[in-house]
Amino acid sequence: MGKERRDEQGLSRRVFLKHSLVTGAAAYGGFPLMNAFVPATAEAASNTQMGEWKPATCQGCTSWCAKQVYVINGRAVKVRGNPHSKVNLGAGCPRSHFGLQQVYDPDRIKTPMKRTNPVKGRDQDPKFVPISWDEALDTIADKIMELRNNHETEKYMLMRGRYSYMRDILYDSMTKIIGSPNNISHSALCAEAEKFGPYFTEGLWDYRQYDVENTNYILLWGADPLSANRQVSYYSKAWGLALDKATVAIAEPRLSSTACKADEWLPVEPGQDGAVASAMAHVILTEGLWYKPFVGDFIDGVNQFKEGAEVSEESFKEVYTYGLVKWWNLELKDKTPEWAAKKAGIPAEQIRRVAIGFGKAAPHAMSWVGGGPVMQVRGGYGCMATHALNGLVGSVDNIGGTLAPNKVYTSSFPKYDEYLDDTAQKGKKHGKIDHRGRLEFPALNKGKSGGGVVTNNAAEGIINADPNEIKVAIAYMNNFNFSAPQGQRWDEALKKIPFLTHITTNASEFSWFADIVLPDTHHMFEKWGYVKSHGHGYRHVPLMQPIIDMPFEFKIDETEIPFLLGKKLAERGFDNLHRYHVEQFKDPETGKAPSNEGEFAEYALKIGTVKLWDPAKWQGGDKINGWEEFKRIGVSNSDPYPYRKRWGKMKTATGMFEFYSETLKKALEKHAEKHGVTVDQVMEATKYEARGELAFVPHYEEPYIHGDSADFPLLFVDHKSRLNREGRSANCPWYYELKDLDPGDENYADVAKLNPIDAGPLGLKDGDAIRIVSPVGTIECTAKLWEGVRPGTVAKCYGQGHWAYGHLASKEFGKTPRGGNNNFIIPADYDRLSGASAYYGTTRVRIEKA
Ligand SMILES: Nc1nc2c(c(=O)[nH]1)N[C@H]1C(S)=C(S)[C@@H](COP(=O)(O)OP(=O)(O)OC[C@H]3O[C@@H](n4cnc5c(=O)[nH]c(N)nc54)[C@H](O)[C@@H]3O)O[C@H]1N2
Ligand SMILES: Nc1nc2c(c(=O)[nH]1)N[C@H]1C(S)=C(S)[C@@H](COP(=O)(O)OP(=O)(O)OC[C@H]3O[C@@H](n4cnc5c(=O)[nH]c(N)nc54)[C@H](O)[C@@H]3O)O[C@H]1N2
Ligand code: SF4
Ligand SMILES: [Mo]
Repeated sequence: MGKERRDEQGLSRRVFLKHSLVTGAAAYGGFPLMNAFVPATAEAASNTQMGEWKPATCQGCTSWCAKQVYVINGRAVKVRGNPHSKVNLGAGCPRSHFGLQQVYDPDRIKTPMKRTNPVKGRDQDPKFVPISWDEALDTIADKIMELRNNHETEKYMLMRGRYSYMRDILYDSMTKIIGSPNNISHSALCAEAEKFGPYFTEGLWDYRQYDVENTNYILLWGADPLSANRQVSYYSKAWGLALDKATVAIAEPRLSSTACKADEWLPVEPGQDGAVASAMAHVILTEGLWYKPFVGDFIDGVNQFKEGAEVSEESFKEVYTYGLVKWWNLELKDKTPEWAAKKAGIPAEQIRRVAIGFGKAAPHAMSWVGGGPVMQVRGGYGCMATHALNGLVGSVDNIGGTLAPNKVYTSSFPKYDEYLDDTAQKGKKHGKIDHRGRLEFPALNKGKSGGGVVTNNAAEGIINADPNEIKVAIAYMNNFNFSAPQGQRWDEALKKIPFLTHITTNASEFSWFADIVLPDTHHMFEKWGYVKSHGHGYRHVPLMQPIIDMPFEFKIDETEIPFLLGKKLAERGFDNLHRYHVEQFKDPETGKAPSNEGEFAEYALKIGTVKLWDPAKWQGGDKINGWEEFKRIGVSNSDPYPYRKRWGKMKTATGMFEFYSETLKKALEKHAEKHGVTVDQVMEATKYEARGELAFVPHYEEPYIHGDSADFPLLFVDHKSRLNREGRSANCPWYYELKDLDPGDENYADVAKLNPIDAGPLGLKDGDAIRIVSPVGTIECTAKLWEGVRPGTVAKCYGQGHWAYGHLASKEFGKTPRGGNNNFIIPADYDRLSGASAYYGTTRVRIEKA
């Protein structure tokens, strides 16, 4: 972005970190504060008219809120919600402010660096030395040219973590034009299983929005919208209203922030949500509480749903749903609350009471499924079982129910097919490194065998060079050896990649294995981009813009870096990427081709959003008069939600809400056919129990849990911190100062929360140093006795345990972690039907005194 770089000393990585600390930073609670970076409060500033509120986008979590940042003399000093957003309505969350401590993190990487220690390993100091952008990009381009000249472009790989919708420039088109099939996203580490239930019932492979202001019953499953999940800002603002009107029930093994304020807490045993959901469906049907205008009724009007009794399909006429009676006969008829109570360890009366309350609130009753019951080895059906309750009460697409994203008119980037030469065409046809689509990894994104990613299995692909070795890789905004279950495996994988580039703000665990580290812009203050997210009945498109000045030459991951690499490749005789950029990304206002990376980034963003700001191309949503006005407002909103427009027109095989999923049947049969096996064999290969027709309906599956109960008596419950900006908060002083915002947690500590019933016999007391041991690893942390965890389980926030990233994140940078990383004890396993990594209901552990 055309700024002067001034950090050119030849410093090794460790020395570099030391030198990059702010001079004069004060120490507090053992941690240096960055007050040197915060010159004044915004209030004081605005009184004296010193600064200006500028629009921004927060990606501290996947809420993707529209923000405003108060900027004084090029420096950001305060963050607040952008009042122009109809999704987050000017609201914020505690961690939104951490953006300031991230962007001015003294440990940020300020210059490109290269590794000088050729040996890679966690115990090997990379001995990074600063280099120029030119040298860094020349080196990367040379490595890519080697693959091109040897016609082995499939050995190139692109890994992405968090992203904006500019991603396709780096992630998709650049990878394909070079000639590789291996663009691997983080999505399966994130929430893919959560889309499985909605897709195979209502044809929606996406997150839902929840109409909380118009609902009478909110039933949550392992979602904690006051802390995590999506639209935390909006739900935090609207929750008071919702609580006034609606009953809130939450199935959660621990007392989460949302559970603390709920009417009913169902502390389910991890992995047993499916049992409770099936029992609730059973009660809703036997009590005659289903929503007849949506689901239909018995032809003679007499309810034949009686415990244990088969029902004839002809006796029931459905309206907007499909397969209710099949579901009853195959799964529900015997699934009483008493049966579920034994599985889930909660009272049958509570299950019955919640089911009846939920059913009576139909259709303004929502079943809200988060990661807890779905990011599990058998989570695909857990997701269907919990989500199907929305079909029973007719709340799908309805007032006070669960809604799809609204339509917004963003544009995809120009086509690049004509820039793929023969080498690229051949290269991209190779099998993918994550093994998606193989028998044991159906990864049925939108029903397509191999349509999704199996992110964490790419580590296996790389380690075993299966289907081929990876020689050159670029990764951005990801930290897989920290963020993926059994992340240690990624250390081995990364060691095997001879040339790895990491584009990052901080020297994270992943960067430790890199050959080149490129200093990235912070997404909130320094990048051109846009995202889309939905809530409150709207979808908004907030813009990301460079709004502050920094004295370092950061480059934008998704646009500027691919543009610069395209130029370097062109200088080496391969100009397809550069031609794609200059020929196809012309300024939509002036028709001018981009002449540098900054222009390219802005033109690309204008192309992606042109229908939102160019009145001549407008198709719906806010009316914005030109690019300058869009940049000033910073966000565009969709039209309001069109309720009930999808009833009878869902993107399922039947067009209906499917309780018997013809859509899933088709998908599984196609996958089975591709491998010459039966659907039962697919179930077996994917670790599911269902056989026969049961595979096509929402149903209970016994959880698949690693570790036997004799050696590992406790079930491990992982959860997100209210302060986690995904894996990126741990170098922020406020993270430690405010940690007790997480119920049960302690400031300046990383605690494992144990019920006193379990802690007593182990002789544990508050503050004891402990080890948590699982079948795959051991971490160290601090014991906390707390009644908010279900006896028999131990709950711990994800987020600490960094051994790199910065001087606060780790106890000793490059050596000793601060706290314990949950991922080192969670085994790498999957809901193979979606490709998602399993985190919950996945492992047993034991606790030892350290
Ligand atoms: N145990 C456990 N593990 C989890 C989760 C959990 O709840 N529990 N959550 C999972 C989920 S939902 C997700 S989505 C994944 C996320 O996992 P990843 O996609 O791997 O992302 P992060 O861990 O957030 O790491 C992002 C990295 O990008 C760099 N970085 C930081 N800030 C910026 C920035 O502003 N710009 C750029 N370009 N780079 C930056 C840093 O190197 C940082 O380590 O983690 C998953 N891992
Ligand atoms: N504060 C914060 N918010 C975030 C993020 C963040 O890093 N920090 N990340 C964002 C991202 S990337 C994503 S993908 C979303 C994910 O948002 P969610 O899907 O809502 O979050 P998860 O962390 O996957 O959900 C885990 C929850 O399930 C509970 N749980 C664990 N085991 C079980 C079980 O067996 N049954 C039930 N019922 N519950 C169980 C845990 O205690 C925890 O509350 O969150 C986003 N919001
Ligand atoms: S951290 Fe999440 S909820 Fe908070 S402001 Fe940022 S995007 Fe919104
Ligand atoms: Mo995520």
